[in-house]
Amino acid sequence: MGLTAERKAYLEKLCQKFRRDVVDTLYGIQTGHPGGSLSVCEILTALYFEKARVDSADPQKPDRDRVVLCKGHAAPMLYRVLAERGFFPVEEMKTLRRLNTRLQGHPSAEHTPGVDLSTGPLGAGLSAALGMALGLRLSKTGARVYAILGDGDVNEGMVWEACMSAVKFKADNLVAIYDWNKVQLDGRSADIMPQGDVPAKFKAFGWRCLSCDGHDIEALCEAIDKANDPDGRPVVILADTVKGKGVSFMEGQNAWHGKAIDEASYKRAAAELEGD
Ligand SMILES: Cc1ncc(C[n+]2csc(CCOP(=O)(O)OP(=O)(O)O)c2C)c(N)n1
Ligand SMILES: [Mg+2]
Repeated sequence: MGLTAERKAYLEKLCQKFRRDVVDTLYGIQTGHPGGSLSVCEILTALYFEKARVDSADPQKPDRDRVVLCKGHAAPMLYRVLAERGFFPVEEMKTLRRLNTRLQGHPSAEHTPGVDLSTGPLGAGLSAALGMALGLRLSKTGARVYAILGDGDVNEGMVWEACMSAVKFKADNLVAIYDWNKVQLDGRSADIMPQGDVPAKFKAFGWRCLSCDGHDIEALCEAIDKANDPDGRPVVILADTVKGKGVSFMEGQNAWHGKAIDEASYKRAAAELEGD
């Protein structure tokens, strides 16, 4: 079922708050990754607030859906969304990247309630997600696995090995969501490592391929619904996104991949996010 207008407005408002809070947090700690965090905001919100079956009262519930943030550097947004969803206090965001915190610079399944896989090394997440999907299928719980990829993941050979195996094993409970902002750490994907015709490549591997605007929460929810109508094939949702989305001078700029936010930039960013 589609989102009501009220629910859609609520989720959009949440995303606005998440963006503002993540910028605040990253300014406060003078480290972390703004660009990729702002890019993945709606994807994480659509999953944790609408589509993924998770329970903050029982984070390890065996039949829960799994969410794997393969592009682990976007952890600040993951943490902000998990906090809002009740996995830990929002207050704890202040401890991000501090010594002994539960909120490490990259997601740690060992430390953080709600995190299903420790990630950081690009390329590895999809293979692990596939393993989870196959394991969950054996347990017949109907649980689904969502793996969020970045451009840097898709550059890695291991992702394409996972694509091949997922088809062989008919992992139709595996949904990859590609946060396809076409910019990575050092520049545009087209310059760093051209990926060619991405939909054609996934299709050639045997995947079902959907696409949507990755900042349109309703379109994301619809795509996830379609992905959750299994037909024997794994599914990829190509979510068209903008790195740094929501802060005009960060948008599409690889310079804001992992840069500390200076005071002047913080004031501009905060004013923009406040103004919307
Ligand atoms: C295997 C591996 N190589 C290099 C890095 C360093 N690194 C961290 S983030 C990043 C770029 C990621 O770009 P992308 O996946 O497009 O993320 P987004 O644009 O969503 O921030 C790189 C190269 C890494 N984490 N893992
Ligand atoms: Mg990218």
